[in-house]
Amino acid sequence: MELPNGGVNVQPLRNFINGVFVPAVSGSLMDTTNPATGEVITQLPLSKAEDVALATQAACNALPGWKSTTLEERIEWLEKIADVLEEKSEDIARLETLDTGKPISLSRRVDAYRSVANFRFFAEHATELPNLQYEANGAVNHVHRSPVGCVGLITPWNLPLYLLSWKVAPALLMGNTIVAKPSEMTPLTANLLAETMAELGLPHGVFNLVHGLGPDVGQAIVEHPDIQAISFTGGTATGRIVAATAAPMFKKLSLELGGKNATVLLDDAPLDSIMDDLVRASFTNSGQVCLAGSRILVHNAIYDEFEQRFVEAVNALVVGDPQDEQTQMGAVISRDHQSKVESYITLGLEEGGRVIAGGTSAQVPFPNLPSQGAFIRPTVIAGLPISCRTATEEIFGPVVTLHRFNDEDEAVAMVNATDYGLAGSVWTASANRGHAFAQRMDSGIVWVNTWLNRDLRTPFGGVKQSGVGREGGLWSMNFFSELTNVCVQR
Ligand code: TXE
Repeated sequence: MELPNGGVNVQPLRNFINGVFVPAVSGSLMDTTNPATGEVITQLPLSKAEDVALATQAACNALPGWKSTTLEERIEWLEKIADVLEEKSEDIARLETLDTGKPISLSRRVDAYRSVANFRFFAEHATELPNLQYEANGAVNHVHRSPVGCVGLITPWNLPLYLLSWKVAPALLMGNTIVAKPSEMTPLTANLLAETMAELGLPHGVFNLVHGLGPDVGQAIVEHPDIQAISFTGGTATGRIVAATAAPMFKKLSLELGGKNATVLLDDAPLDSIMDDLVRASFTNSGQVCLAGSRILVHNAIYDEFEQRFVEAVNALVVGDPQDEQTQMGAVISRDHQSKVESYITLGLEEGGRVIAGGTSAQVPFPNLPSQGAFIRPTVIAGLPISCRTATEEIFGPVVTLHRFNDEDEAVAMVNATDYGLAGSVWTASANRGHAFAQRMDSGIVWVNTWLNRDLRTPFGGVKQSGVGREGGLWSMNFFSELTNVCVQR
């Protein structure tokens, strides 16, 4: 029998608690669907607070043993996990494409690759942690590092294992035990990670995975008194709820939230060599990347030339079946999200914009794609004021707005005219000019003449409503550890 879902047969999922796979206490299940076809892929546990309590108990019980391992032993664990994930790279890619609707080429190149790289990176850089000692006043101060304890990791649907592994690796490395919750829309690769932990014999309870809805399972993790830190990646609205719950409990909190990032072309931007990068920055993963450039600001001197070239490049994107190797843009995560994104295209028209590429699927049917698939063509809207809702609210889909500016001061004001401050990029013939401009942008991350060039040692995160704190390299290792200063009088 030809399996549905691109030939991947996925058994019903279970939670991973105390080293074993178990159903939710209630036995309840929910479907997860393939957004490209509307087919049900499998079922996952519809867990509740009682399941989170069992997972947290397991994590607490495992903590003394795990925190007593040495850094070297935990580095070895990360390397073993990376090795197994690397062997499973193709499974990761196929499951990610099934769950998210993203092209298989993207799942391989970004999701599978980076999930392995995250474990390898933290294993390789663990020893860069400085041993801190300070001498003064006849005393020596020794800064000792210890795990936070049991930590809660909550992740979104756009880069499922990429973002889960980004948190799991440093959390394990620093000696913490984990209660993790993936998005209910993309549980498959989190399950593969749990299977990997089981295969490797990671001590029971060190890594626990609880599936279910955010307000049930996510909320229960955030409010559980035995979970001492929360690392959350997701939307700003949800981040606000997480913060409101965690703050009064004085939990350590890392919030990686939404963005409305600007791509800025100065008057000397080299259009002959950057169009592919600009399309990539706008439409990778159907724009469902918090780092995507969703507002493109272009100096008047080159605007007309840019608009013509950009529309041509966008219309050349191959939108299609995510399982097809040639596809460059697949489906968005769900029909609901498709409706949300399309409502912004409609809003853009209402706010005075011109759709110069793409548009809602109603206007641009796909004759050869499943009718129930959540497909939207890459869409470009020109002529909108920078302050309108379409240009200031996060759409998180394949929609970008184009805007003109006359000078750098005006561009800086436009860049910073949103409630977000996560990322951005600047394109110019002069790197120094781009670097100077970048420092005027209220963002956590700015690329100059590139996009998504990632050095994992660097701090990652945003300002304003894009989040609190930084992850990456030492910032992750510091988040997932507590410091005690012991001052010894000579
Ligand atoms: O987020 P949601 P989504 C952002 C991106 C976009 C969003 C999309 O900008 O806005 O994430 O991901 C759980 N208590 N980023 O829609 O809904 C939920 O079940 C606790 C930014 O998934 O916020 C899921 O597991 N948890 C990021 C997770 O929270 C709750 C990069 C995220 O869900 C909850 C990627 C609750 N009350 C996406 N409600 C960056 N800045 O790096 C839901 N959840």
